[in-house]
Amino acid sequence: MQPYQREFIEFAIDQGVLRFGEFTLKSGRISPYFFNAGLFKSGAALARLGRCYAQAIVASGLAADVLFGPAYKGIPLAASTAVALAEHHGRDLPFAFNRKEVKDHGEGGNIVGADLAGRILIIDDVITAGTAIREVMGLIEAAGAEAAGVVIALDRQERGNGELSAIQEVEHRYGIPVVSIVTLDMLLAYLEEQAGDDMRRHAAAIRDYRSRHG
Ligand code: OMP
Repeated sequence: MQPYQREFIEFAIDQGVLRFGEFTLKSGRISPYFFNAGLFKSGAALARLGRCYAQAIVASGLAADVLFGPAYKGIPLAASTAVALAEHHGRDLPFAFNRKEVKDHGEGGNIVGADLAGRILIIDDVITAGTAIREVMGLIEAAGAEAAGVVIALDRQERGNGELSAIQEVEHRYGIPVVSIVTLDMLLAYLEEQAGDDMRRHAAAIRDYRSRHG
């Protein structure tokens, strides 16, 4: 685990973005933890989050022409990543996002910002079953562009619809890499090295969940 990855876990817990308890996921699974990227909700938090995404992109060596943030939650993520790449890594990439509603006046279309052309790097929060990513791939294909990869904050490392993890399914189906700032393995390692009983209990609950859905 790199220092930025450990810091990211601490930061997410501190901001209440990463919570422990009982949560019903989009897939219907009951999870002992939930990562809610919508709770990075101040200027400083978004700036720091953008730096973590930018570091994950640079560490992955992924090349891309445009950053894309899927509506709604991906929009601030991609915007803050674009800012961090430009300010901290000298990479000023075009940035785009989609609207969920179709607009029939003004600039029209459902893509805002840069044209979707070339290799598109999708910036999103979490992939659990992969439903959200399938929709985005449709948009990129419709624009005649090509996906370069997906960058997410947390890889929950759980099964998709079959035996593969949802992330492996995305990688196989579309032939693109999925990069995460941190993985569930890193989160478990972090929780297990903490002193408090609470953290150990959370880790045990996550291990149990993982034995069923991992
Ligand atoms: P899939 O579309 O099934 O891959 O689930 C991804 C979506 O689930 C995310 O975009 C979130 O809306 C939501 N989610 C989280 O945000 N955090 C989690 O820890 C788990 C989920 C989830 O519902 O699976």
